[in-house]
Amino acid sequence: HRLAEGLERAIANRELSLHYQPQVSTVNGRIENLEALLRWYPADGESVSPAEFIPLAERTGLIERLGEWAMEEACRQQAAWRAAGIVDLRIDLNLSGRQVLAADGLERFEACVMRHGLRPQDVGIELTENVLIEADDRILAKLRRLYHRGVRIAIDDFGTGYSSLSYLKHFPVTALKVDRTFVRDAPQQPEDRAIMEAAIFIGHRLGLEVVAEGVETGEQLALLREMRCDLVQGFYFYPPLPAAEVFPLLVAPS
Ligand code: G
Ligand code: G
Ligand code: NA
Ligand code: MN
Repeated sequence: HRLAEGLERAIANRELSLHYQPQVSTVNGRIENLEALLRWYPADGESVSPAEFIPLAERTGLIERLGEWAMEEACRQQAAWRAAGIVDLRIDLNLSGRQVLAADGLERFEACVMRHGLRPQDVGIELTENVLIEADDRILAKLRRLYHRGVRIAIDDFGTGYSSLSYLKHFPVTALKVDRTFVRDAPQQPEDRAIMEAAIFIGHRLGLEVVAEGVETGEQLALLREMRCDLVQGFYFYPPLPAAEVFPLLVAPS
């Protein structure tokens, strides 16, 4: 597979980078969190979307090295920002199923955080519902350990998995990210609005932070504010940006 071979070389050739998309507080407009997102710009071709290469990397097992690279890079960048005086910002990484469920995946994450001199609250992970459902007791115990140490654990694409809500009772989670499809259609579709409202309600009743992703319009933002959603993320505010473009946003009074 050509794409798989290219991806194999991408790490060595420094064709990968991380972009960071701000999550903004609906209360004070402050950037409280950044989601780290992988980008691949092949030296000899057009950029490839993670929506294409992440599933491929999952199938071939390359995801472990790719994930390792992303982890290292995000922690390095977070440490650099802390050294530059930005001390109350979190960075969240997407962890794929294979990374979470691998025997030492979560240990490697924790080790990486420590190696870079970061505090647990400086970083977070985003997992999908489906990954949590597949986690056995051993993996859950490791997630609980991270949770108790203060690592933020968010459920990505909340509301689109195959799970019942009951897992929220015993899984170590600190935040819900309401899936962008509900956000997108909420202004026009009463059903999407109802689901979004219910997700925010249940999140808050469980003491969780609620994030809306894919916010693209002022109308969506107004609804999310009204529903007391905590954080908003989307093109309406900022796209995923290279670190150098994020830095001025972090130091500027907003
Ligand atoms: O950034 P974009 O919307 O193009 O990302 C497409 C998909 O790729 C999203 O589902 C996103 O979660 C996933 N993705 C982006 N970066 C990473 C990463 O570092 N690790 C994993 N596992 N998935 C990622
Ligand atoms: O699956 P996940 O939630 O991790 O996907 C994150 C992806 O969503 C990123 O790759 C990013 O490019 C994309 N994204 C970020 N903001 C918006 C937005 O406002 N609208 C849409 N359609 N996609 C967005
Ligand atoms: Na995500
Ligand atoms: Mn998502």
